[in-house]
Order: sequence, then structure tokens, then C-alpha cells
Amino acid sequence: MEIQLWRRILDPYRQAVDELVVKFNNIKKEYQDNGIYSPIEEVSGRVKRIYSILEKAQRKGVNLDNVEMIEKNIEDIAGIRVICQFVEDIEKVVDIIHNRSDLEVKNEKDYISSAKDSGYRSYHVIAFYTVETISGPKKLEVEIQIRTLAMNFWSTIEHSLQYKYKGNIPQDVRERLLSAANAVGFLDNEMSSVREEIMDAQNTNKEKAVMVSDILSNIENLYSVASKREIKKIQDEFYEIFATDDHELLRQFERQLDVLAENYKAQRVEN
Ligand code: 0O2
Repeated sequence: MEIQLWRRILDPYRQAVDELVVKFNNIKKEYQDNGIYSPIEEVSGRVKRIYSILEKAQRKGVNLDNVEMIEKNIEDIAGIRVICQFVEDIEKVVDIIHNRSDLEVKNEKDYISSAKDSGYRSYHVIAFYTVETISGPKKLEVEIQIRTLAMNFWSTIEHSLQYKYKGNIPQDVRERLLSAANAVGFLDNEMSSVREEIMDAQNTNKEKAVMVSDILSNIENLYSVASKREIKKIQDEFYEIFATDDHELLRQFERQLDVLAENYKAQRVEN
């Protein structure tokens, strides 16, 4: 297999990664725009490096000249990583994947219920995804790794150590990593136990930010219709309420301002 052809072979995988990153980010955005907690915190993707593909193919005893066999045997040429805040979110992301019409699940690896010997924890979904190319549709495999922020921290560090020691991490370092993996498990459990409180706090903050931005844009719009004195009065009232940090007062003020803006709009239509 000619080396320069690799770029052409990997092009559809690059396209798949780019498209899926956009799609998963959009899921996150949809949750946020609807004021609902998003199980997706971060999304990233990569196409496996040619060196890693060849190395893995060799390890699996696949003939390096046979591209079809390489594509069939190496499921993670296209890799997507979805990072969640809590372990509970992982299940939600897996459900989302199952319910999508553009992803057909091939198999799943649950390294959360049973971690790998290294201590690695993550949930992998291997799915078929079709990209449209100028030569027609190409159905290919993508690996979606779903894990928490804490699991990701551990695996990123461990992965770089794997590179450093070329897969032969010294025993004492391995033991440290295992104990760190246990600490990550503990951390995720502790975070889960206060999940409701954390989610509440995050939702309240988000709601406040949306309310403040709504209030400010209403005040901005009033500049063209209300008197300077009235705007000054509204602004002073806003700063006063904002300083109290009272969520309910802010909500009431937002409603009042909405009504005022509507009244001015109606007056303008009448005139
Ligand atoms: P890279 O650099 O991420 O591309 P299999 O086909 O099931 O026999 P495979 O494909 O290795 O074997 O499956 P597995 O074990 O599910 O691993 C797929 C990917 O998961 C790996 O790809 C890693 O990204 C990640 N992974 C698996 N085990 C570990 C681990 O112990 N530590 C870390 N940090 N990551 C792990 P690659 O090809 O190894 O690497």
C-alpha cells in the first residue's frame, strides 16, 4: 500500500470526526438553549495517526498492504470523545447515541463497570456512520469514548506515560496510577452524591445570567422610546435588585420590564 494514498483513505474519517464534533456540540447547545442541564460537557475528536494505525494493525496481525482489512479491524481510526461532569451523564449520552438515526451502534465496551487492568475507565461505543463524498456515501466506523472529567484527567496522564515508556510502564509507576484510578473512582462517587446540589447551583447561575441579559437588552431597547429620567430610574432599580442577589426579585423585575417594553411597543403601533 503506497504511503501517499493514506491521506486519501483518511479523508472520510476526518470528515466524520468534524461532522460528529459539530453534531455533539449542537446537542449540548440545544440543551443549554432550552435551559436544561446538558449531560455533555466537552466534545473533541481526532483521526488516528498513520503511525498508530500501522502499529495497531501490526499488533493485531493485519497485513499492512490490505487497507480494507485495516479499516475493518481498527475501529478507532475516527475517534470522538465526549466528556461528562458526572458518571450518571454517561448513560444519558449512550442513550442519545442509541436514538440517533445517523449512528448505528456496532458494539459497546463498558470499562466503567469493569475497569481495565491499568485502571482505565471509560465507556466506548463503536458505531457506523456514513459520510457523503464526491464518490458517493462511505459507511465507516467511529469510536465514541464517553467518560467523566475525572476519568479523562487520569487517562490523559496515563496515555502520555504509555508513550513515554513505550507501553512498559515501570511497576512502581503502574501501582501509583492504579491508586490514582481508585481516587478518581472515589471522586466521581463523591461528586455524584452531591450531583443534585451542583446541578441546582449551575442551573440557578445559568438562569440568572439569562435573566440579566434579558433585562439589559430590554433597558437598551427602552433608550429609543422612554425618557432619560425613566431609564435612569429603571437602571438604578436594576442595580439595587442585582445587589440583593435575590433570584425572585430579579425574576419579578424581568417580568415588569417585559410588560413595560410590550406597552411601549403597543403605543408605537397605535401611533
Ligand atoms: P490512541 O492513541 O488513543 O489511538 P480491541 O480491538 O478491542 O482488541 P482496542 O482497539 O485497543 O483493542 O480497544 P480498546 O482497548 O477499547 O482501546 C481503544 C482506545 O481506548 C485506545 O486506543 C485508547 O485511546 C483507549 N484506551 C484503552 N485502554 C486504555 C488504557 O489503559 N489507558 C488509556 N489511557 N487509554 C486506553 P489506542 O489505539 O490504544 O490509542
